[in-house]
Amino acid sequence: MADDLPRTPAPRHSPVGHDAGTPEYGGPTGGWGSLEGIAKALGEAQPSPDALRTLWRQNKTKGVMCTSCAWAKPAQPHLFEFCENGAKATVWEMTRKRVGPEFFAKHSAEELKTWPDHDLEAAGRLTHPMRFNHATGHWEETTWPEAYAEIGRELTEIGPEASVFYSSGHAGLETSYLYALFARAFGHMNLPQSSNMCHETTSVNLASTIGVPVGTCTLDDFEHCDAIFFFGQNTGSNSPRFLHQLQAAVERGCRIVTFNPVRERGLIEFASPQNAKQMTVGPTTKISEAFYQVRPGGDVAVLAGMMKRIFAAEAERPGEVLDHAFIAEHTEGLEEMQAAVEAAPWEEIERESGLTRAMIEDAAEVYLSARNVIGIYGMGLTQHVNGWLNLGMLVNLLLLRGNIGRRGAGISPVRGHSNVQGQRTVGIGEKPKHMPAEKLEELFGIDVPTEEGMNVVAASQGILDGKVKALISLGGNLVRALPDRERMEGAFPTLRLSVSIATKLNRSHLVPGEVSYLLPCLGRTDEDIQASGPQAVSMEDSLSHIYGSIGHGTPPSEHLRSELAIVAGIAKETLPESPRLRWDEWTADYGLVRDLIAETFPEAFHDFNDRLFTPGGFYRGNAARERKWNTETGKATFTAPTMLSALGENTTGDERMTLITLRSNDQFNTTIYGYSDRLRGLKGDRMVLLLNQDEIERLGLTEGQRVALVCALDDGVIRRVEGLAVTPYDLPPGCVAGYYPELNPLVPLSYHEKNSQTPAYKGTPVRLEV
Ligand SMILES: Nc1nc2c(c(=O)[nH]1)N[C@H]1C(S)=C(S)[C@@H](COP(=O)(O)OP(=O)(O)OC[C@H]3O[C@@H](n4cnc5c(=O)[nH]c(N)nc54)[C@H](O)[C@@H]3O)O[C@H]1N2
Ligand SMILES: Nc1nc2c(c(=O)[nH]1)N[C@H]1C(S)=C(S)[C@@H](COP(=O)(O)OP(=O)(O)OC[C@H]3O[C@@H](n4cnc5c(=O)[nH]c(N)nc54)[C@H](O)[C@@H]3O)O[C@H]1N2
Ligand SMILES: [Mo]
Repeated sequence: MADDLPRTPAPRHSPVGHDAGTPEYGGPTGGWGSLEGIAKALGEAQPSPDALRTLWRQNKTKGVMCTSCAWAKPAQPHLFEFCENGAKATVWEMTRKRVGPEFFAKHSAEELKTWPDHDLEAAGRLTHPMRFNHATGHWEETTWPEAYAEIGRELTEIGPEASVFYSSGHAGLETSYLYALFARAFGHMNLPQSSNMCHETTSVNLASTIGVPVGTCTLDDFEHCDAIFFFGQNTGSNSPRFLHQLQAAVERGCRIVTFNPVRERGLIEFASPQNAKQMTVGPTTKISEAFYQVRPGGDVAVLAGMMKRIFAAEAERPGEVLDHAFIAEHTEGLEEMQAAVEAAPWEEIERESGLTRAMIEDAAEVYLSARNVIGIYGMGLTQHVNGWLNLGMLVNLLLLRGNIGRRGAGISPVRGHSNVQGQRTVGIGEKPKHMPAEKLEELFGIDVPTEEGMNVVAASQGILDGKVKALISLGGNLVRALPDRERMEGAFPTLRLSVSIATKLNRSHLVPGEVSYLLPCLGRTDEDIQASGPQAVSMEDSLSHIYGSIGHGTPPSEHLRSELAIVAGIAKETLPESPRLRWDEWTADYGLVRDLIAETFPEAFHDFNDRLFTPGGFYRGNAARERKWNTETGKATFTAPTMLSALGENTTGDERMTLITLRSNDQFNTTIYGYSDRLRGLKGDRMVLLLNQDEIERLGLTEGQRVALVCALDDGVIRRVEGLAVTPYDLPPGCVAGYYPELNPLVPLSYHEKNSQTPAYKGTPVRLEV
C-alpha cells in the first residue's frame, strides 16, 4: 500500500523514493504477515506440544513473561498478549531439537565455526554440562559437581581483579541479584551487561539531566498524551506489542511524528492481529502523521531546529509558549542552551539533518499544538559518539513546556532484553552505587570492594590486553555482539577460564579459553522445580513495572539447572563458607532471594513476594516523574549543544559514508530466526549493503554486485567486511546500512559514546571498496 507521508527532500543528484528500485513491504505491520511469520517459526523450530499452552499464557498474570523484548504487559491483556517476535522467541526456546553429547561428538568446534549463526542456534536446546577438550577439539560431557569445583578453583586462583561476570538481559531478578552479590563477595564489580552496548547512554545521560537512569512514562501516559515524537526506535520489529498503545493513541487523536533514516513500516501503519475486522477488510491504522528520513546523527540538528522555532514562537507570543513556571522552579541552564540553539544557522541544521527548515518547523508546530508530549527513542539515539547530545536535546525539548513529570507526558527509552533494566535495578553494574555496600555488609558480613569495575568496553579491552583472565557469561553471545569482532574473536581463546551459561549454542561457545565450560540452563518457559516446589522468577519492563513469571514447559533435559542454581553452585565453590551465604537454601526457594532484594532495595521492592503477581506488574517508582530531580544541582538540567551532529567530528565530507547497523524482524540480536526482513521487503540474504539508488549510480555500482566495506577510522587496524550485495534502498544520501551482527567487525571498540562508552553502532564512518 502506498503512503502519502511527507518525505525527505531529494538528495543532491537525483530524486530517490520507493520507486527507485527500493524493495518495500506492501502490507501493514501486524496483520496476516505476522501470523505467517509465527507459523513459519513454529514449523522450523519444531516446538514441543507445551509451546501453544505457553503462548496462551504469555504476558498474562501468573503466566510466562515474554523472553523477547521488555515492553510492558498491560493489566488487562489482549486475548493473545504476544506479538510475532514474542511468539518466535517462545517457540524457538521450546523447540524439540536437542544439542547433547552426541551432537558435539559428531561436530568439532572448528567445524561448527563454519556454520552460520542461524544454524548453530537452530540445532536445538543444550542438554548436558560440557567441558572443552583441547586435545580433541570437541565439547565433552562432564558433571555439575566437577564443573562447579573446577570453576571455583580456577576463579580463586585467578582472583577477582582479573575476573569478569557478564550478563545479557535475560536472567530474572533473583539470579541477577545473586550474581551481583557473588561478584562483590568475591571482591570485584566487573559486571558488564548487554545494556553497556545498548541503553547505557540512557542510564548515564538521563541520570545527569533528570536524575533517573530510566524513562519516566507508564502505560497510563500513552492514554493521555497529545503528541508522540519517535527518534530511532523500530517499534514494528523490536517492540511490536507497543503498536497496540500507539494505535489506540492515534485513534483518540494523538499525533505521532517520526525521525528515522529508514522508513520503518511499523511506524507507518498497523493492522492489529487481535482485531478480526482489521485483519480482513481493514482499514489499517496510520501511525505517524509525518515521517522524516533524518540523516544518521542528524537528530541533534532536528531538535535544535525545532527549538529555534519554539523560541521564535515565544518571542511572537511572550509568556504563552514556554512553561515559565516549570522552568523557573525545576530547571537550570536554559539561557546557555537557548543561546547555543539560537546561534545555530539553519543552513547547518538543514545540512546535518538532511531535512528542510519547513519540515522541522512543521514538526515544531505539532509539538506546540500538544499539551502533553512524550519523547520515545531507541538505538538510533543511543549508539552514537554524541549520544549524550541526542538525549540532552530531547530532554531540552520536553523541558521547555514542562513535559516531564506530568500525566500524559515524559521521556520513554524503549529497552531491549526482557529484563535488561531489572538486572541493573538489583545491582548488576560496575559502579559501587549499583548496590548499597552497607546493606550487603550488614546482611551478609562481606567486605564490599570500593573500586569501580569494568563495563563491556573495559572488559573487552582487558581481554585484548591479557589483563582479564576469566569470563563468566550469564547468557548472551559476546563475540558476535561486540564491536571489533575479528580482534575480539582472536582474543577470546587466550582467556584462562571461560564459562557460558546458555540455552542454545552460539558462536561465543566456539572460541573456548584454556579451561572452558558450557553450562545448559532452564529457559524462562521451562518449569523450574526446586526443593520447595515450583519456582517463579521476576523481571522489570521498560516502564519500570515488575512481574512474576512462571514457566510451564517440560524442561528439554533432566540435566538442566536453573540459572539461579548455576550461579549459586559456582559461588559456593568459589567463596569461603559462611553461614550468611545460604546458597543452597536460596536455590531451594527463590522467595528467600526476593526477601533479600526487598531488604536491600526497600523503596522499590518492599513486600516483593506479596506483590509478585500484581496484574500489570507493580511500579517501582520514579523520582523525575514526581518532579524530584536527583541531579547534582537538584534540578533538571538543559544541555547546550556544542555541535549539531551526534556523529562527533566524523560528520560529512570526502568519500566516507555513515554506516548504520540494523536488526531485521527475523532476528533477536545475534539469534537469527530466519533470512527474511519482511517489514523492509528484504529477503534471503543478510550479507547486504543498503544504499540509495542515487549513490549506487554515483559510485558506478550495479545492483547485486558484491563489494567490501572498510572502516574509515584510522588507528592502524584494518577493519573490512567483504561480499556485501549492493541493494538499492530508500536511505538518506551518504548513509549505508547493513545487518548486525554481520557488520560488527567494522566498528572499532574505541569508537563509542563519550560518557557511557556505548559503541557507536549507528554512526561508523566507512568506505566502499569494489
Ligand atoms: N525482533 C527483535 N526485537 C528486539 C531485538 C531484536 O534484535 N529483534 N533486540 C532487542 C534489543 S536488545 C534492543 S536494544 C531493542 C533495539 O530496538 P531499537 O532501539 O529499535 O534498535 P535498532 O533496530 O538497532 O535501531 C532502531 C532504529 O534506529 C534507526 N536509526 C539508526 N541511526 C539513526 C539516527 O542517527 N537517528 C535516528 N533517528 N534513527 C536512527 C534505525 O533505522 C532503526 O530503525 O530491541 C529489542 N527487541
Ligand atoms: N552492530 C551492532 N551490534 C550490536 C547492536 C547493534 O545495534 N548493532 N546492539 C547491541 C545491543 S542493543 C545488545 S543488547 C547486544 C546483545 O548482546 P547479547 O545480549 O550478548 O546477545 P544476544 O544475542 O541477546 O544473546 C543470545 C544468546 O543468549 C543465550 N540465551 C537466550 N536465552 C537465554 C536464557 O534464558 N538464559 C541464558 N543463560 N541464556 C540465554 C542463547 O545462548 C543465545 O545464543 O548486542 C549489541 N551489539
Ligand atoms: Mo539491547
